[in-house]
Amino acid sequence: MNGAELLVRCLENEGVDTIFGIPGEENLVFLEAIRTSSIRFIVTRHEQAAGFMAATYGRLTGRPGVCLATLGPGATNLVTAVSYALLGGMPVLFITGQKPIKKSKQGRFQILDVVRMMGPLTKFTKQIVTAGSIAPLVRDIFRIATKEKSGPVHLELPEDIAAEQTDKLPLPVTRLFPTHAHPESIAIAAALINKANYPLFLFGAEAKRPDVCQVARELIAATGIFFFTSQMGKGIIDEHSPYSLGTAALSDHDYVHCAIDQADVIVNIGHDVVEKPPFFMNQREVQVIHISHSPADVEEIYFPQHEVIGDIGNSLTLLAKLIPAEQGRPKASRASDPPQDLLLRADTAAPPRYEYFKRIHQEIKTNVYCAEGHDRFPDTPQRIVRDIHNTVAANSIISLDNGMYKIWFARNFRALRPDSLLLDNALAAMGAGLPVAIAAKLLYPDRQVLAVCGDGGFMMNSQELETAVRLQLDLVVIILCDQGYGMIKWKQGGMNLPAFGLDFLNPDFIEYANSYGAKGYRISRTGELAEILAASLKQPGLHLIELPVDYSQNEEVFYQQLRAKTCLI
Ligand SMILES: Cc1ncc(C[n+]2csc(CCOP(=O)(O)OP(=O)(O)O)c2C)c(N)n1
Ligand SMILES: [Mg+2]
Repeated sequence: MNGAELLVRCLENEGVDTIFGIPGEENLVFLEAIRTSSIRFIVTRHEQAAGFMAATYGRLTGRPGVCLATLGPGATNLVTAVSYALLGGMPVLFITGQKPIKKSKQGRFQILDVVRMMGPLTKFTKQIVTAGSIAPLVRDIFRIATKEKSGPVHLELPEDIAAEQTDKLPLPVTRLFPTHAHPESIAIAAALINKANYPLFLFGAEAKRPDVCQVARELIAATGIFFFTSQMGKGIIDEHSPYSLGTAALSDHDYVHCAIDQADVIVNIGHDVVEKPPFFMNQREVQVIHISHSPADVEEIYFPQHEVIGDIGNSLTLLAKLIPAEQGRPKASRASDPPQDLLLRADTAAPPRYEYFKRIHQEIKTNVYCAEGHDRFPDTPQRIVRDIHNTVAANSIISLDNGMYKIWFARNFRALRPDSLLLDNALAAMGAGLPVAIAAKLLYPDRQVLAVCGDGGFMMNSQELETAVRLQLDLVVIILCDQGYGMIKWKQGGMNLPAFGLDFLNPDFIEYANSYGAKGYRISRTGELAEILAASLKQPGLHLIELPVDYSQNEEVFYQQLRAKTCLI
């Protein structure tokens, strides 16, 4: 067997079933080895898109996704996707080709130091210098990629090493058991929570593991302690929970921040400072308990006073045993929740923390989840979120690209499941919306999958419409059109700067969709989105919906309404 065949055998041995990518001539021996294996190869129209797909595969399965590109330009096209996986904590193996290393007939044509380029962007990067080293190397990097915090790894396979003969075989896969937190650190955390008057739980991206979600649900239900999530932690517990304070889509001034400002202990489970902060620690004294698989990265705005480091699921299970049931709830509510007016009366027997957090929960329900915006055209972001929320199936997956609407979705969409909304609030790169949706649909063919993109972000990887059509995927893509980089326009306005440099024109998206063999729709009145979306979800194939958006709500709600509100206790 040659080096490429051994690498493919090792990947099969690790359970790899799909590789995304674009080969170059330096990958042809490896490509041939894939062709004769059990692994499916999905060729894309840009390496960046292949990288986003592989990262999503890793993110959704917990097993490393695999992405292939050639040397030089293929490898440089991967940079954004590798960074996306690094900050987002998604396990992925990137494999790039290289000219022969033992002798070269082409001088330095297309040669870059890709291994060094990948250095700051990956958890591990290496050139394979002999076919004999492949088996232990693959075993090693799969462990590195999946070990928390999971992330990207990179191997460079030069042409001559791919062709080199070897008699080595894959090494057996072993199970790694997680490391558990020190019991004393858990006891201290429990004592801090039990002493607190206003404890709150925060769930972040790293808590999105099936075992953690299960314990988290039980913990909240048993204790009645209120919780909120970061954008990437959204959906860990169904946001319809009576103890949900929603998502901190903004860093301050939103309804949830009234609760955060009142909290005396915030228990952060799996939120990492790579994400835009859900709150700032420097504003006042608050005790923060950091529960994660690795120690906190200390920042000016984040310096937890206590840390519980170890497997998050195990830490929560043990913690739950040390917090009395009903801890957050007034005793009167034990059988069933008391009527709301009782909670608002000053003489209620309920402890103030429950009363106050319950009131904020209600405010969020009224002002955030049920906010309809206006019945006018173009649709407001609130209306768009509501119409999509009410139209899709409970187990649907919505992939968001990066733009202004991401904040509206993070804030106003009530997620039922951890994978209801796939968004990136770490690298926050534009262009991921469509490739992520494609990967999600490949993994879950029976679930409805939508991509929601801005007219800027969509055009950064719109060529993948061809990949989706070729793969015969049933997908809906909604493009929110404001003819500009809306999010930056909003920030420009917020800084009182004159409008400049952020407007563009769009192609005719209907014709664009048709040219790919997809179906295009243009929304031209309020209420039409829900109708077209419902019909599109019922039909096979790729549907592209062009939807004008009214972003005047950005200024009105985020700057005017939210800043004018007061947090009364
Ligand atoms: C690759 C990349 N380039 C630039 C940015 C900075 N950026 C963030 S949002 C945004 C505007 C997005 O425009 P669009 O996709 O049209 O969405 P909109 O905000 O208009 O709804 C820009 C330029 C980014 N996050 N990623
Ligand atoms: Mg736009």
